[in-house]
Amino acid sequence: MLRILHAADAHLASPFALSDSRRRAALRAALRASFAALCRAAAEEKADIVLFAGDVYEADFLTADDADMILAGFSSIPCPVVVAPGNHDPAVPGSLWLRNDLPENVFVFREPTVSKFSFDALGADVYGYAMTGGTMETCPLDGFEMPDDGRIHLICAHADLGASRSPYAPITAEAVLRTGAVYAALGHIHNPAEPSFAPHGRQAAAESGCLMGRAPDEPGDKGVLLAVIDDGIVRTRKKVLGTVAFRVTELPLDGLTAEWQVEEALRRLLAAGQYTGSDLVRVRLTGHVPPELLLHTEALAAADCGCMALEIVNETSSEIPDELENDPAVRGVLYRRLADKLTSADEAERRVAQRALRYALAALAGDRPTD
Ligand SMILES: [Mn+2]
Repeated sequence: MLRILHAADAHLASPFALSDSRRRAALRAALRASFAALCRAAAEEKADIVLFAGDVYEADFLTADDADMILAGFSSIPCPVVVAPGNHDPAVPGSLWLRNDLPENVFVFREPTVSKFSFDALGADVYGYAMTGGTMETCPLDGFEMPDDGRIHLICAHADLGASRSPYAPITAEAVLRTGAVYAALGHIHNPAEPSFAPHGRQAAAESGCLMGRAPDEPGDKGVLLAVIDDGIVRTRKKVLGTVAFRVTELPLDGLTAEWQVEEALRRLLAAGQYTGSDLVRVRLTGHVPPELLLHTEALAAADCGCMALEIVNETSSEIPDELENDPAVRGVLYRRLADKLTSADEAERRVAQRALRYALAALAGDRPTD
């Protein structure tokens, strides 16, 4: 039996530039805590080997302190750690990966061609390559075949799984499985689909996803994969290690006509979500609403949600009342000025125009047209 802890895309040293300074500090601390949890998980899960498939850190922002933390974390792991540098932490001169003081249990691919590390105590060989720049047009594993040598063949690599064209080492799951590897630990895709298994579960190729979500476009529970190879069969399971999580939920407002109703619906949604202090929640307001329904998203976001942060995004659209078309007053002029865009084939343009009209109508009605 071989137990593999498969991680990727920690993106340590991320600047979280879009957040305010307090949130930024909290998210940086959460990411470091997630990495510490990963290092502990190797022992907790009795892993025989850790395969880290790239983007361990973001080279543009890595400080000496971050580098020390990464090396101390890896050296605390009681088994070998194999690293395949990715597009954010490429093996280039001056990078952490080319230093000559790496811990003894850390094995880093340094070449952009396929090579291997052998672990005789495990009967296993790990094949992989390094990204040596921000892009890699073809994947070195495409067409590679494992030798017939009786070893357990593993892959650790940063690659864009499932892509036919991509600047990040594109390769299909079929091509990965054709190499003959029993398990391919891949990195790069932050929100992956399920692992791809060959028939009878004798081979699998998987992206682990990112260690911790860093923005609403990386929603849900994040962490690592645990792959167990037993009697020639591969099984994987996810282990959640992200110490904070982005949650994105939708609140359809169809049928609601007043902002207090929206507040009530929001309160019910948040209560049902059972969020905790480690959740960063984004609520998307959707559906058709009357044009005079004003949504003060910042005020709505002050709702008590029990979460770390709450953000409200207004994605509603409005039916425009027919009578505006012939209204001789300013309201009608406004409508006619926006008419082309209100009926545009481009949904984004339509939505902006609807919102512009809604603000303008609200302003004319003497209301505060913020959103
Ligand atoms: Mn990447």
